[in-house]
Formats: sequence, C-alpha cells, structure tokens
Amino acid sequence: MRRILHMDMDAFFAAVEQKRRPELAGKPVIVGGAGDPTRRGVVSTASYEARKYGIHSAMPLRTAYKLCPEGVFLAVDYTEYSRVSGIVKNVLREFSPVMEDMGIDEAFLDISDSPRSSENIGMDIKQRIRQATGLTCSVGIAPNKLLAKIASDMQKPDGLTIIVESDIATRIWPLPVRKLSGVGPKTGARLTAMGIITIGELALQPLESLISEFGHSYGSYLHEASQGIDERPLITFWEPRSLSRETTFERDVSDWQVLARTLVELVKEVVADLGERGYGSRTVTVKIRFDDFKTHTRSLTLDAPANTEDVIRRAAFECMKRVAFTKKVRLIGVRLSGLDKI
Ligand code: TTP
Ligand code: MG
Repeated sequence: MRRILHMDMDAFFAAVEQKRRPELAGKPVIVGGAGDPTRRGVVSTASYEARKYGIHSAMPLRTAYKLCPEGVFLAVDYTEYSRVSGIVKNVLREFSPVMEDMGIDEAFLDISDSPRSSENIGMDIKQRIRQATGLTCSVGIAPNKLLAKIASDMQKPDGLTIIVESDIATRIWPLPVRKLSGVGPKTGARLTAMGIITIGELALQPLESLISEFGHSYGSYLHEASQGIDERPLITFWEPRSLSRETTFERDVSDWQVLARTLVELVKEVVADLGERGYGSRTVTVKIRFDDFKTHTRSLTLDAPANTEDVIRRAAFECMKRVAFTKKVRLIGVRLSGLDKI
C-alpha cells in the first residue's frame, strides 16, 4: 500500500508577512498587487483573520478594502516567499527523496518506504517546518495523491489528517464534488445540474453515464476519482519550460523611464527565480501590451545560457528598443525560456 503525504502551507504569503512583522500577528492581513487597495490588483491571499470578513484569493483589492477597511494591505514580495518556500522544501526532502514540488507552498512526498507511522511522520514534518520557518502547515496522508490533497485541506489551518481506504465512504463521500482535483467550477455546475452534489453521489453514477456526459477520458477519471482511486505517480523532476513575470500598470504609461524602471524590476524578480532553480536562460522575451490591447513580443537569443541580472537586463533592453512606442502601455512582461541547468 502506498502512503502519500501532501503538505500545504497555511495562508502562506500572509503568514510569511506576519512572521517577519510580529506586530501583524492576529490582524487581518491582505497580500496582493502593490499593497494599495485603492489601486488595480487582486488579493493573492488573506490571513485567516481577514478571511472572517469574506476576503479570499483573486478578489479585487478594492472589494477587500470595502469588506475590511481596517485590514493591513501589503505588496506581494515573491523574493521572500520563494526563499521561505525553499526552506520548507528542503525540510521535506529530509523525510523522503521522492518529492513532487507542486508550487510555492505545496508538495507531495512518498513515504511508503518509511518504517515509521504516518502520524509520527506527519507530526515530525509539521514540527520541523515550524522550527525552520516559524510557520504552520497542513498535512494530509493517504494511499494516493488525490486523497492526500483532499486530506490536507480537511483540517486547515495547522491540520494533520490521515485517510485510509476504509475512510473513503465515511469521510470522502460526504464532501462536495469540487474537492476532487480536476473538478473546477464548470464541471461542478454541470454535476449540480445532474443532481450530483457530493463525491458519494458521483460514485453512484454508472460509468457509462459519466462517459456519455463528459467523454471517455474525463468521464473515466471522474468515476475512478469518486471511488478514491488514483494511480498517478509522483513527478519528482519538473523542468520548467519558461519563467516569466509581467505587470499591468494601474494607469496606462507613456513615460519611457517608468517602463524602463519596471523592466529592471521584473528582470530582477525573474532572475531570482532562475537562480533559485539553478537554471540559465538562452532566450529573453519582452512583451508589451498597448492601451488598445495590441500585444507585441520581441525575443533575443543569447550565445550561452545566462543567469545574471546584468546579461538578462541588457538583453531585455535590446528587445525593448525594437518595439515602436506609439501608444500608451498597459502591460509589460519578461519571459526567460530555453532553460538549462547550469
Ligand atoms: P493556497 O495554498 O491556495 O492558499 P494559502 O496558502 O494562502 O491559504 P491556505 O491556508 O488555504 O492554504 O496558495 C498559496 C499561495 O499562493 C498564497 O499564499 C498566495 C498565492 N496565491 C495567489 O497568489 N493567488 C491565488 O489565487 C491563490 C489561490 C494563491
Ligand atoms: Mg496554502
């Protein structure tokens, strides 16, 4: 029997901010955009205190401000969150070499081969992460990735949830279908229209009817997922094909100095990502979207993969020079591709 652990940090960006600024502990903290709720931008995440006001990820900052004007609004600081993320992933790697990195604040770990109990490993990981970062996470342990991810979400924040096969009927089937990975708002709505609200109700559907409604591949997936079946292996090595950063201006910009400064900032962030993953990039692309939404990209391929800010900034400016700035700019972005370990 496999034992897969899923770890997800609690209110990650907000928790990092509260940790480095202790005076924010216990306060409604909202991280998003430039941290100014009177300007364009969305909430990246909100502390649990702020969530009580109905604030959630992807909500416009302005809406969040209306819900909680006394909230502390902060700018996104990817450099710091990536640094903390790296520490967390290193702790996880100490427990098993088989890890699938799922993004800035989550990962799967295969602990099948450990002689220790699941509970013991789960508690130990949570304690080690807390020691190393001062932050809490939620952990789920189950026979596969699908169930482990559901489990980590069941007792957030600071949760540890262990699901075994015999729990599927009692603890998984009562949950709404949207808890299954791969079931988004569209499928959720279609299932609701068919009278299927819970995972258990989905499990009762004959395979043929799901296939006729959703096609062979997705219909079969839904059928298996509802039974708690998921054979997917962990993908332990993920080669990013490109890394990018872009920003939409609050007001459309015609000042070249502002564009240049923004480009320098974006290069700095994307180069930090690159260095952290141990990659160099051969191709630098700059994207400019004008106020009429026409979008131009210019690329430059280097002789050898580069990972220094200096080289990449120069390449990005070369690209910029080849765009005719006849209109105001709405968005500017930088992408690094042709990535290689260096
Ligand atoms: P999540 O793990 O989805 O959220 P979270 O860690 O803030 O809160 P939870 O305790 O519910 O896990 O996402 C991790 C980080 O990714 C989050 O802190 C900020 C970022 N993020 C965005 O920038 N935009 C989004 O829409 C979401 C969902 C997350
Ligand atoms: Mg999280």
